[in-house]
Amino acid sequence: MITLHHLENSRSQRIAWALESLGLEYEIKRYKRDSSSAAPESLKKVHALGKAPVLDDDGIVIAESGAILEYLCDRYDDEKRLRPVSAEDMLSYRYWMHFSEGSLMPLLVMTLIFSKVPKQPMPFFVRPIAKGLCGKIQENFVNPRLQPMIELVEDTLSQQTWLAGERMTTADIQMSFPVQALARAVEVDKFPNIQRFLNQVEDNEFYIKAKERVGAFGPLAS
Ligand SMILES: N[C@@H](CCC(=O)N[C@@H](CS)C(=O)NCC(=O)O)C(=O)O
Repeated sequence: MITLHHLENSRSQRIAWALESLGLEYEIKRYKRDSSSAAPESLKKVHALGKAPVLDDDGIVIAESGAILEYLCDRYDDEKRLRPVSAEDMLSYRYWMHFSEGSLMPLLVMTLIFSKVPKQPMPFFVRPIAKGLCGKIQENFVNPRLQPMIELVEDTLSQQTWLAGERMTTADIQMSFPVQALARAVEVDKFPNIQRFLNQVEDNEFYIKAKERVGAFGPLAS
């Protein structure tokens, strides 16, 4: 039996989408975030870091979304429904699979943190300092690194339907979450191909099924 350990509004929605796309049976074990948005301690009983997603396939326990998606493809996708066929697309596929968590997500997590810090309880005279500091780091460190990444995604999608070619793959599933998070941080209507990608994701029949099954979907709001 496959069990998806799912934390509300988290990256684990991607795994539900992949499981639906592969037509696999699975159960969902749900976890709620605490008041600081952290996962509950009970998730540490499933995997040492206590982060979502975690997949349990008949006792094989896997963490890290990218590793889980690769495992699912290796074990259950002989027909290459979610993987590219050509060697060229395979190279892009690998790139986007790693770019998602390795390059894009860290900057988006920083953006989320810098937007939240000034809203935390603190002495009134500290708040403008916290706001100014967070704003400066966002402006001088995060944005100059984030902007070229957004442009790269936009440019790639201006040349092809999906990130690794003309067919949807797990690279698109893996990238869907940061791109949705991006849409909350920047005005994506300035990026028509990113907007189109988001629409394709939302219209995908297996994404819709996963959303119906999982419930609360989408990155954590700031
Ligand atoms: N790179 C990991 C990130 C895992 C991760 O940070 N998950 C978040 C949910 S989106 C989490 O569990 N946060 C709760 C916490 O850190 O306590 C992956 O892709 O699986």
